[in-house]
Amino acid sequence: MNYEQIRFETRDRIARITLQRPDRLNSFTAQMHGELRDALARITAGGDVRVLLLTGEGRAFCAGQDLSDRAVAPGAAPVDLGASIEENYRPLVLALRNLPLPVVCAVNGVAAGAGANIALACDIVIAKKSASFIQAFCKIGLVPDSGGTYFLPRLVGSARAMGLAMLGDRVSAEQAAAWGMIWKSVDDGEFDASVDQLLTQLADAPTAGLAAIKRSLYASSANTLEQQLDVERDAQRTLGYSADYREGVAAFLEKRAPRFSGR
Ligand code: T3D
Repeated sequence: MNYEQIRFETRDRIARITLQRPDRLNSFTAQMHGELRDALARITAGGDVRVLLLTGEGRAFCAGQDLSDRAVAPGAAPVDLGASIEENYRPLVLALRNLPLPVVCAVNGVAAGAGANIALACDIVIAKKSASFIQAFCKIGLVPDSGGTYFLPRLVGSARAMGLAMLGDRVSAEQAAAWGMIWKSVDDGEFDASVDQLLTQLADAPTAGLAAIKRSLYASSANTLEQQLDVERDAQRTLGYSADYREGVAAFLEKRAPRFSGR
């Protein structure tokens, strides 16, 4: 498939997806969703990818759904937004969450509407200090989608989630980090180097272990302590047989840096 609205590159065990409609603030179209699905399926299919980066081109990360992709003028036939969620946004969130490797979102500018929540669906969110997050849905009569009503209360608590969702205020990257909504915000001048450092660290890490961490932490919000202890036992049992566990222990005992294979 030829990509026109995203850029997809894989190099040195790192896959990079860049949303590429900068003049429309990288807002989502049906075509962009199709291209994202295709790229994510290629990563899922295998190969040597150990970490995925999602970012945007230009001054925005993503302004959510492209509102000009819809004929919602008064008098026009109504649009089934449920179908759009079912076909596009729901599979995208689940694909990012289910990918058995770390997904980093590098928020290079404003992230609004579904753009904000797709960022929050990623495992580690790093943002430029000048970037911001806006739950823009309430301004057009919609509910936060793409997991917004799930992620927000879990990340920032229900009082802040409600305020963000009902007021649609712009939250700076610094504020988002202070609230625990994202991993960290970094000075604009240090952003590219910080993202590269993060990607290299994750690409060198024991990928199967990171995938188990991801599964275990995401499972925890629906589990009791007993169930979660079971999840940890089962993960540890599987990982105890892995090549990377052997390598990690051997490297520790030999006082050298580990060379993880990801398996
Ligand atoms: O529909 C479904 O399938 C259901 C799913 C919905 C999911 C959703 O995401 S709903 C929420 C959709 N998103 C929004 O409501 C956000 C709309 N955008 C904004 O509020 C602002 O653009 C921003 C706060 C993000 C940035 O503001 P600012 O002042 O930095 O930029 P701007 O001037 O507003 O935008 C620059 C251009 O991008 C402008 O076009 P122009 O005037 O230069 O020709 C603007 O119209 C365009 N643009 C920005 N966001 C969108 C967009 N065009 C289409 N759709 C957008 N979402």
